Amino acid sequence: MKIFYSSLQKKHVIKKEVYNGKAHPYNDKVTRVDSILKAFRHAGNYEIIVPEILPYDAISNVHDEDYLHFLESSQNLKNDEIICPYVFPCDNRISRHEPFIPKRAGYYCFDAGTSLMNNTWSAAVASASTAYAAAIHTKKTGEPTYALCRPPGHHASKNMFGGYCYLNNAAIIAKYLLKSGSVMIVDFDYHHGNGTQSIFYDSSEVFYFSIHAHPLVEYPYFTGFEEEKGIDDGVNYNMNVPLMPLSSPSEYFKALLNGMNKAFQVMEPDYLILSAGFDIEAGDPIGHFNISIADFNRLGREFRAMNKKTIILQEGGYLVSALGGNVESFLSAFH
Ligand code: SP5
Ligand code: ZN
Repeated sequence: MKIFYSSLQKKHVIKKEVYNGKAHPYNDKVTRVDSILKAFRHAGNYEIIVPEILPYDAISNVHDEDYLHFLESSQNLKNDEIICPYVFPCDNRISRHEPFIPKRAGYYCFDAGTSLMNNTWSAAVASASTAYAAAIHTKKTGEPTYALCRPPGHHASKNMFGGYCYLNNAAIIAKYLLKSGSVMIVDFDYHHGNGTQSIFYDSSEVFYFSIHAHPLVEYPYFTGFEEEKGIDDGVNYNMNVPLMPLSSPSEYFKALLNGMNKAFQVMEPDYLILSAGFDIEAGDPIGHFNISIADFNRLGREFRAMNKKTIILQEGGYLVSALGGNVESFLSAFH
């Protein structure tokens, strides 16, 4: 199987995140990448391809120009300098002054747990490039592909970063693939993909399906409820399946397959983009769905059986010791 990865993605290094007023170790660790690559090396039958940098248009089709300029300006930070947003313009989202780094960074962000450093932009572009190269390959050959995206993407909206995400990799390739067919994004990260949902909320072009921990009790708290079904042209093209933390794998599979059956009644897509969050894994430090390594293989087989042109994008997954094995178990169902 062809997998797409660029080492630039490892240059984004954030040490801490704010949670409950305290600094905790950042969950999106660089060693996540090593864990996955090691599992591929061990299995042997994976070919790693370094992507070309994607066309800027592919990014600006999804994200606002001012947001992109802001993210790009983070390259001017000094080594070891980070920007952690902490003031957010909630009621009236306007900035009377240029939202320059650092004090007004909250203009372009929705949580205090995600920071910027000088390599964030190049890593995020490299991450989107891996997704884009995978999409090109699947489009050309019909083969399933995997993009080792880091930083992840599904929390990023057209003009805000958060949840360790800066550029929405799934949305970027969805827009590209739309030129040659219909697209469904299936997001099985433990957290609701608020960014992806918002980008396609008023559109019937891309169906967004997400199964995730219930936002009543888990991040991102404000979106991911069942009643969010889309607006305008997008009505019925958004489907959320929230489950309470500690739901069992059998409840998980039942809810997933039942939900996807309903989704396929609305759209039978040519392309399936998987926002593959492995933070549903047993023992994940921030996810609580207890999906085992064997369950991941079953999950892969279920998606494989849907028989669509499939691009798999890495999203979350934070138990570094298990992540690689879980990713490989999932992918092995595709070849
Ligand atoms: C892509 C992705 O999975 N982003 C997830 C962002 C979640 N950020 C909030 C994490 C809250 C961590 N809570 C720690 C509890 C420690 N007991
Ligand atoms: Zn997640």
